[in-house]
Amino acid sequence: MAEIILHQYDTSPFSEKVRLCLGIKGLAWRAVDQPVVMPKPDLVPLTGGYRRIPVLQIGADVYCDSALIVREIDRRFAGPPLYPKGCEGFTGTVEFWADKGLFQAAVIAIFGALGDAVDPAFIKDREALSGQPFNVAAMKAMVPHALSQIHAHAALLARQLDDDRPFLAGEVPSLADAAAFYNFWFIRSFSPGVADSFPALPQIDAWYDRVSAIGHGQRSAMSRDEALEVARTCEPEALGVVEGDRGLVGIPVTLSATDYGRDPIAGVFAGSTAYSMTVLRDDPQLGRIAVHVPRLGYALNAG
Ligand SMILES: N[C@@H](CCC(=O)N[C@@H](CS)C(=O)NCC(=O)O)C(=O)O
Repeated sequence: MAEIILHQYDTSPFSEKVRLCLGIKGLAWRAVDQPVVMPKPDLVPLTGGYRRIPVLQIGADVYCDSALIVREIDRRFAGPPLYPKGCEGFTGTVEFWADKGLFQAAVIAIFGALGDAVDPAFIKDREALSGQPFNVAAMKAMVPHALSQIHAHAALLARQLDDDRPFLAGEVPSLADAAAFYNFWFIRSFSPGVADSFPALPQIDAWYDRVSAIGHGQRSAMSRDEALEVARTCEPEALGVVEGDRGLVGIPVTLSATDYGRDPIAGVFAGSTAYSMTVLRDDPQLGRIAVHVPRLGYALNAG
């Protein structure tokens, strides 16, 4: 089977979620480092416009968004499940909460605490990404509120650990742990001292150390050129389609995130699952590429 190629950068929190999931499954994978800000000339030809990180590439199949990436890794590869039996819905739901509510509070706490130290080029890039001002002064004023929110989120998790279970779903680590963890990792790494530990919630600190010890599986580097060459020499996998989408197959469409980084991905609708939508694109340099996005949080428009 083709290799797992993760387009990422080390400081990316959503990439940390995926790296931990690769660790839970004990997989070998290749890390392709991409820039933290635009332009991303070796990523966009693969995605057809999507610029966010992380992106998973397996041959000529390209998966956008960490939520779909971890689902696809779990579907394709053996090893401990990311959605353990009896907790299949719980893990995905915890992930959604972590990616939205907890992440938003973490962003404000981190960039508010960094204040004037935030690189102006980064601010400019993120304003273009979101279409909104990246107002560090406003975030600075909101740090106490964001920290109180983070503590309240941590208290929600702590309740789940109250029966001394090692991980959120029980005895074994799952996507729920990876998703909740990366936000606390993000805060600790970017603004040390702001919320390094939760003295009133010792079960959270012990859980953090356990999840951190899982590691990232067997990582090795791959160059951007090598990744593009893999896409050039592979063909996308065969696709299915859910009943309700049959009429869309073969129609030109665009797919785009509905929150931020909404750059449209144009292609021909080619398949779907309950969790994903796929277009096929013919790139002049790379040939045929299948680009997959999650259904949740992405819009489909007739091209
Ligand atoms: N819902 C997306 C969010 C991805 C996201 O916001 N990623 C950040 C980095 S962690 C990003 O792309 N920032 C802009 C950039 O790197 O260009 C996911 O889960 O993958």
